[in-house]
Amino acid sequence: MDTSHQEFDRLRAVTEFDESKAGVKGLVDSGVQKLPRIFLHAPQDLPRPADGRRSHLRVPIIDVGGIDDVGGRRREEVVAAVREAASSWGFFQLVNHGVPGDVLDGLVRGARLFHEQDGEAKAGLYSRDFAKKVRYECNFDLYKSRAANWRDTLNCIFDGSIDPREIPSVFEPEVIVDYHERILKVADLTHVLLSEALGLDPGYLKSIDCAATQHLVAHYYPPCPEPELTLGTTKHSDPSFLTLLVQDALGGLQVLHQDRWVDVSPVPGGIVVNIGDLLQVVSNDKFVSVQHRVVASREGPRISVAVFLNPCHGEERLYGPIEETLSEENPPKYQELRMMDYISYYLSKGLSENLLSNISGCDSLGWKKWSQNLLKISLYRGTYQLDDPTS
Ligand SMILES: O=C(O)CCC(=O)C(=O)O
Repeated sequence: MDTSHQEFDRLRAVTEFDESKAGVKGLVDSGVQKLPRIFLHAPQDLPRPADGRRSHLRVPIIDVGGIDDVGGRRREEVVAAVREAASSWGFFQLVNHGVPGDVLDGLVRGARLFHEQDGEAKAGLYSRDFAKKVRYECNFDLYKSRAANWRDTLNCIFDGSIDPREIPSVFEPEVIVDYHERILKVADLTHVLLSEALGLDPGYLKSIDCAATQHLVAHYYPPCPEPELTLGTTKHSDPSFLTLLVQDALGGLQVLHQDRWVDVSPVPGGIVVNIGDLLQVVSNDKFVSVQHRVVASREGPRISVAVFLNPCHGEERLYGPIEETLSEENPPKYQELRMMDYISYYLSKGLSENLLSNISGCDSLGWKKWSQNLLKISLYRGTYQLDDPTS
């Protein structure tokens, strides 16, 4: 009998790796040619060679240039395209959104410089304290997931109180601050289009404060010596309201559409928009939060910078299906939830689970028990813990 699995002390291996504070980049720099065991994914979770690139399906690309031109039908067409993309794909790419290409390039360059600086320089920012506004880590769910991902991440949380001086100087704080201001405008425009696509007033989604916090993550996917054995990012849906993502030209992001993995191919100057779980909840499933993943590659590094738009972290407000969109034929599919509870639940489970199905119907991951216990736990008030109150 093969007892190697039982004998492998995963917690110890993960802890040792975590304590190095060097991330996956550190492994690559040390010349690793075989993947450490903690990165090996189960065969059923790994991409198949036929996934992605060979599909004829294409994630919709939506040109938002000139949508306010007077007298034309552009706006109507754009709203219809957004409605179709958000309800069937949960993903689309925006072009002509107003953020200049050199700003996007500067952002990707800054992220690369951060991750490629000397390990010692980064180690001071390495942390799993979710209350910190600026920190870097390798796999936020390292101690929860079945297998680690080939990816390091710098996190910056914009909630009105971030001090730009906290942003690592190598990333050039002014680049991030400038991008942050610009991406807020793209977020506003996207909210308007999504509100109209739901048949609501243009200002509706903004008015319910779904994007009051912006969590920026700058991912770094180093070249991987055995990409067929691991993943850059495990399949998951985002717990956020909405995610806006910039990727470099390498590709690797895939979305699950009609049971097939489809590449989200990089488009020069494009911003990828994906619907998060909260938007699926408030739209009562009109818009879908779909599973996506990033494949590992021998080529690299790959850089992506995502901004997760969320309600304010301390927000007590309850979010449920928007009343104006409900009817006898379209009764609410979800109970109301507090976003900070849902995010805590997500952090406790890690990337690999389909959480939304737990709050809507079957409760195999214990959302009910979790949400009852959550009154004791508050993510951004310093009392958050990674222990799962349902276990
Ligand atoms: O790196 C990417 O392209 C996607 C990252 C992602 O899915 C995430 O951060 O949730």
